[in-house]
Amino acid sequence: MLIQVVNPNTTASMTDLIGRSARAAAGPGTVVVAVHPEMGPASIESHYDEALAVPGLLAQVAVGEEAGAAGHVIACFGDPGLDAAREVAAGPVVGIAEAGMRTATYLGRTFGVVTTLQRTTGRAWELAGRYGVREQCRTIRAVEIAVLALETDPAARARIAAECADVVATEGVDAIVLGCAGMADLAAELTRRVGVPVIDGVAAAVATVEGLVRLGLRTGKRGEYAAPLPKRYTGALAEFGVPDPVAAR
Ligand code: 5HY
Repeated sequence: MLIQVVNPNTTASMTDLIGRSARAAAGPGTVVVAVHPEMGPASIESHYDEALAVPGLLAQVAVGEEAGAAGHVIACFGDPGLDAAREVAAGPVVGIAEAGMRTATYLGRTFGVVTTLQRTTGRAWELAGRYGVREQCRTIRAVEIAVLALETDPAARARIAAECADVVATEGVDAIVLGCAGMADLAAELTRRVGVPVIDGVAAAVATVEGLVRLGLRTGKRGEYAAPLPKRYTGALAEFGVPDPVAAR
């Protein structure tokens, strides 16, 4: 099976990091393509960034559909454009926040999230509520390191490890979810250091999509996630117009 992993920001080095984690998680016979859009924000750290990342993400999902992707992963902790992507794609679409949080609930009664900027924690709490795991989520902490500084700041790793250790010590959680795709490469080392499972949402999402595809399960298309309705789009979004199959006959 082919799984497309979309990094909704436009930073190639981050897409490479995400791709390495996704390929390491994929099982035999699964081909992973890790991509990012040509248009959009270099990183996603606000509602503005998230909103403007969605057109590029959806364009990439459409490309993956053309290429025969059996499923897609949205590799950004805000799960941007998840519902719209589920309308566009035939197969399952899973966001790394949803996969990370749900996976944590299989591994214990409580979990904590360690993410980048404080200003993104409101969105993360909102998603915990939407996914029905708010009660199990004991805390969402930010290390105040910008997304792209995760790769360049030599102190980032130690700062994240210290925060994870503190969450375990003070909240007594059974697991930790990493709140950014840019932290994907830290999970194994952090699990060893803090003594509880530290979950990389990219790997969890790949495993989830793979499992759903193997079970022959796809997004329900009768209601909310049916294909987008035929509609004309104008201006910079003209390419997102949905042709009317009846009119085209
Ligand atoms: C992410 N931003 O996973 C989120 C993390 C965050 O560009 N990739 C991004 O801070 O919300």
